[in-house]
Amino acid sequence: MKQVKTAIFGTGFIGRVHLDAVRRLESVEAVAIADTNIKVAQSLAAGFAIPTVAADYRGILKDPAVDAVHICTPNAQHFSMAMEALEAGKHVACEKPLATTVEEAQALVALAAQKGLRNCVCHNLRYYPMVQQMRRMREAAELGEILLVQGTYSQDWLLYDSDWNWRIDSKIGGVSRCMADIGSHWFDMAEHVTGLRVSSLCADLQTFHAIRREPKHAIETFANKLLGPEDYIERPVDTEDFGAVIFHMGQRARGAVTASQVSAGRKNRLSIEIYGTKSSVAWDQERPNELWIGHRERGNEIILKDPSLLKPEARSYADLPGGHTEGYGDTTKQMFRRFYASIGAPGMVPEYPQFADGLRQLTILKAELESHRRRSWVDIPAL
Ligand code: SOE
Repeated sequence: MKQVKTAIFGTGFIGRVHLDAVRRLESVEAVAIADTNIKVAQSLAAGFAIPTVAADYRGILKDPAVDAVHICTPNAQHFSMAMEALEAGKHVACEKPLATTVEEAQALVALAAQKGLRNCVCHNLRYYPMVQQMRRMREAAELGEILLVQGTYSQDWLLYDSDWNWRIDSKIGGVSRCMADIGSHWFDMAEHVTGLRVSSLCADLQTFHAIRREPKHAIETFANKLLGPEDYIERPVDTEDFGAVIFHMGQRARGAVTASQVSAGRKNRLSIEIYGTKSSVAWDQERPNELWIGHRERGNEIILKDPSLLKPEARSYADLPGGHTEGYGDTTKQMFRRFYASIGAPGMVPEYPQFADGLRQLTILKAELESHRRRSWVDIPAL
């Protein structure tokens, strides 16, 4: 018997990732789907025997039987939908970025706390088992003091001027694209794994295509690569394709990261390297079930995901035995398993990213945009 009833708002690429994850959880039942494209919503609901379908999500918010909602719509809608959901007494899982401004995110953090509602922002990449292994190794002081954190988050799906997605339009996706969309994942992982906070940064952003050609018909995230030659509308672009950031972390750690959506051959590659005074770790989303461990005085190691080889606290993020790979969809399942478990347990300390983590990433993003604009270093508050 499913205990918690939930709804998915938005049926694009990530909405379907959320639905898939929810359907793999023992204690949750997806009972409603909302999307302005009612035909797509009806088709998805029929395919998964979901009883309620709506073009307007507000009707579902009025349903007392619905305990929680997932916000999987374009970024500019997150704030208003999350506020309405919290006001309606719903627990909320909202896709990143939580909002398009720090002020909006602050309001969401405050309202969720005031209402005593569980709140999650979907930095799911934390929950690859080998990422959790890095975190637990750091917590066990196996890395020593963290000196360097470096890496990249690189994709190629927006390489061509004919590649289009709603994220390119700042009115729908927000003033930042690459750094808000994927740079936020990298910094969330860097702070989560190291336990340190970025204290100041210097950012340089670049938009390679000042004009892009928008297809006349809506397209799915990543689906643009399948488009053939079509009629396009030329659009001026004011969101970045690329960002490079150097930063200070904690007392004396230093770091450097790039984020790109124009790197030919990189499909969806978050790569992070963490160098400590005792040893180092490196993880690559293109080989997610491996972890590289670096040593000064003995051979380096590459360990494969095998729960029996993981630290006890990391083991619960691997559902499958050694050699059975776990990937992107599994990370969302692990995150929502903990989100929904917390709904039934008011005293449980959340082991998933909350709205405060979404606010944190918007605070870092605001500093990146200011640094780029001023071509100077910008300090970041620790919280
Ligand atoms: C597109 O860059 C995207 O779908 C992001 O929006 C997701 O957050 C990331 O996990 C995969 O790529």
